Amino acid sequence: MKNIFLGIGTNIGDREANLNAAVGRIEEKLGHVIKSSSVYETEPWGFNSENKFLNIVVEVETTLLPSELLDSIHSIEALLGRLRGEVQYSSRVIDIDIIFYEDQFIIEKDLIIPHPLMQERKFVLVPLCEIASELVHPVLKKPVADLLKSCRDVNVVKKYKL
Ligand code: PH2
Ligand code: MG
Ligand code: MG
Repeated sequence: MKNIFLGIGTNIGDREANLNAAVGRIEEKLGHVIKSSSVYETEPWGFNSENKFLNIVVEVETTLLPSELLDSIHSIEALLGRLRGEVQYSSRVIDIDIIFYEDQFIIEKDLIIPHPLMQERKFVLVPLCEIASELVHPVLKKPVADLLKSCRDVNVVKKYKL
């Protein structure tokens, strides 16, 4: 069993339903969700949109290898109606990103783990710190709580009342 952390985001349609559907499919296809953060409402990072995101971070136990994990994540995103466009950042029904895969450092053609921008994004760090503040980033060698303290992202991230 491998412990992994995933970031999930949505800013189109019924965002609560999209998150719930993603967690359901993750249980089905990736493995047991052992922890889930609260839901946060977050301003779009890296692009402008009227539509705020809902973001969560989950910890999952999986037997899948990183490349298998990525394939399964893409199939879940497609199932939930994700359309992949050419622009780098745009609104989306669902996005599932691998933040950590155990303490592994992986660089492949379409896959970099830990997620290379996680330390610059409060929409990842805030929910991650809620469930695993002492977890040490395997490359930056710092606890994620320290990464949050030194993060200069000014986009608002606040708890979403369900
Ligand atoms: N995902 C992005 C780009 N910007 N901003 C927020 N608030 N939440 C996201 O999940 C998000 C984003 C690229 O995947
Ligand atoms: Mg993403
Ligand atoms: Mg993604």
